[in-house]
Amino acid sequence: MPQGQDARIAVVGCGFYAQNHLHAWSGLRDQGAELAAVCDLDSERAKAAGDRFGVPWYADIAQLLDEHAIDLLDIATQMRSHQALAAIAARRGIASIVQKPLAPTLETARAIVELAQEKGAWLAVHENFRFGTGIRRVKQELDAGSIGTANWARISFRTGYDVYAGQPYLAREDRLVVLDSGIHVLDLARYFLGEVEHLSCELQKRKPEVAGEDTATMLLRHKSGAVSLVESTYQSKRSPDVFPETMLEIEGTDGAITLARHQTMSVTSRGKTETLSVGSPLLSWTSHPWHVSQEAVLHANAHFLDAFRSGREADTSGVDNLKTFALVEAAYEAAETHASVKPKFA
Ligand code: NAD
Ligand code: 89V
Repeated sequence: MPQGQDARIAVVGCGFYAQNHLHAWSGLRDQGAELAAVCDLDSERAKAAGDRFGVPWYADIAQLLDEHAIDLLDIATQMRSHQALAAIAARRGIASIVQKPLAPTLETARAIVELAQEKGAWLAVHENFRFGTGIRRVKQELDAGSIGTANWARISFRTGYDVYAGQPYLAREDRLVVLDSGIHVLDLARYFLGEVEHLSCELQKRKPEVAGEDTATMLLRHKSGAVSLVESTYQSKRSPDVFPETMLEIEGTDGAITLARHQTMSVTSRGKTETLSVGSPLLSWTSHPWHVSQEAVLHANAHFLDAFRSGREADTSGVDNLKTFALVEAAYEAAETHASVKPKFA
């Protein structure tokens, strides 16, 4: 990518969540993002996106890539289409960002990463929870040593929000909550406390109409010796509901940090406590309750754009995300065997 040149970006998949990708890329124009074209198998969706964002639209990704010199393909489709789309990009030497889950299984995710490596194609995974405004602020405090060495955490994504309304396919997935949102909070566990030695997991199906598990409770021992409780449910009956926020409790040798509803952060450092709001105002294209997630897309895309244009790997590169995906597979194995499992990364 020549220094200073804008990155010509195409988005493939113009469905529910991709709207946030499209708005985010449009908002990054001044940072070197040129949204060049969009594609969806559903030509009505493709046309709607093209008309809305003023770019050419296609129903066939090969035709789009034949007709436009694209530097970065943003794959915002569901997981079963990721391998084929990522392969099209890799074989053309085009960089790509692939939405989570990278694939339905670790084996397929690894194959996607290996092909990109073989073809020398830059690859990132759109895992955006660690780019959330509040999450970033907590990480700043940790990195500044505000609580000393973090050695315990609870990372909770507990909601009763009707996630099936916007994403009806979730109700049909046999492997649901760990693969859909557990993957996010497991990535945060790595982000805050480092790599994992072993984990245990209990799954529950609390909503009979849904095919897969909707509640996961995981206990992780990190290589540092830290312990984390990592959990996700779509069946919470609590009120108020905090969707799509992740609640945090992190304890360390010299203090503790919490992130509570409405992105309220409380830091106790060496006996002194400060509480502040670390959220941000709505943008022109964000709205409650999704705005926390929508902002994470903007910050994640800004990171991917900067890393790609600078010739660096993304923080959530394909290779890095395999470590998170290994935790997903370990969680399912642990739930099956009712035993603690070492993640099989290699
Ligand atoms: P969706 O079904 O609403 O949209 C996917 C679109 O991709 C559809 O319009 C479909 O026609 C299109 N498509 C599928 N295969 C294609 C192909 N080969 N070429 C062109 N278009 C193709 O799905 P969604 O709910 O928007 O989810 C998409 C992805 O985003 C999923 O992997 C989901 O897990 C992820 N997601 C992430 C977040 C987050 O980052 N926090 C939030 C929600 C969803
Ligand atoms: O953010 C996501 O990945 C969505 C969720 C329903 C968890 O918000 O699938």
